[in-house]
Amino acid sequence: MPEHSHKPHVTVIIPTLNEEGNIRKVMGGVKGVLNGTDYEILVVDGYSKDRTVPIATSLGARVIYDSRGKGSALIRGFHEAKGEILISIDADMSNEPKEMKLLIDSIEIGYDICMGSRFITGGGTQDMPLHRRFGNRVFVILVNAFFHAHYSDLCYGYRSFRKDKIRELALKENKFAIETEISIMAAKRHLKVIEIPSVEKKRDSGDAKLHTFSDGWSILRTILVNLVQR
Ligand SMILES: Nc1nc2c(ncn2[C@@H]2O[C@H](COP(=O)(O)OP(=O)(O)OP(=O)(O)O)[C@@H](O)[C@H]2O)c(=O)[nH]1
Ligand SMILES: [Mg+2]
Repeated sequence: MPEHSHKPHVTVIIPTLNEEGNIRKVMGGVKGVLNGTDYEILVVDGYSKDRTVPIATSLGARVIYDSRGKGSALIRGFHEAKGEILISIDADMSNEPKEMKLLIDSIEIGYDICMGSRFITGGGTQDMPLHRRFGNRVFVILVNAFFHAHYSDLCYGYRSFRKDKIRELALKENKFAIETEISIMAAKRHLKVIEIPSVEKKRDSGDAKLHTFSDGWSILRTILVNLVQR
């Protein structure tokens, strides 16, 4: 990863909470794919109690902290990033680093946001029990109907952004409703959005931080609040 006193072209934002078993592999994958690209890795850590931060630092990541949840970590990342193209990728090995190439290309050819989708041809998931799949589908239908959008997926965090556009969205969701909020705000502001197929794997090691039912409720709340504010 090149040293940066100047501005890199791409910032890879990785939210982390206790991911010591995964972060080395995720960063290795990112570096392998972006070798030759001008980029930085920005880890936004939720005060992990394990060795996530020392490992990330030793591998050359810039580390900042945020205590309020995954959404808040991403929002901080969007504001701290030095690159012009931003990528959000999970720290648990569930996203395939190779897909970053297309995420970057999509912004370079003029899209504002590129969203990985597990539910278009070529996409898939090995990590979605039936109840989550059902919830995600219902939320997709609601968001498309209420906000005149055409999404095929919603609660999935592997995405890329044109920095000035994502910063304009005035995002507020601190937790796992952040992806839903981004999708809704992008539709409201008529941003140029494209979906690309993405295959989600099971997390490699460690525990999930998302709680299907409480986080599901907060996603529904996000949809309804934005509907009222339309
Ligand atoms: N900074 C920060 N990152 C978080 C927080 N909660 C989760 N993350 C990170 O956000 C990403 C997604 O969280 P996961 O727990 O994998 O959620 P999930 O993918 O829905 O759950 P699994 O399917 O079990 O992997 C991971 O990189 C986490 O380390 C948090 O409170 N703060
Ligand atoms: Mg995960």
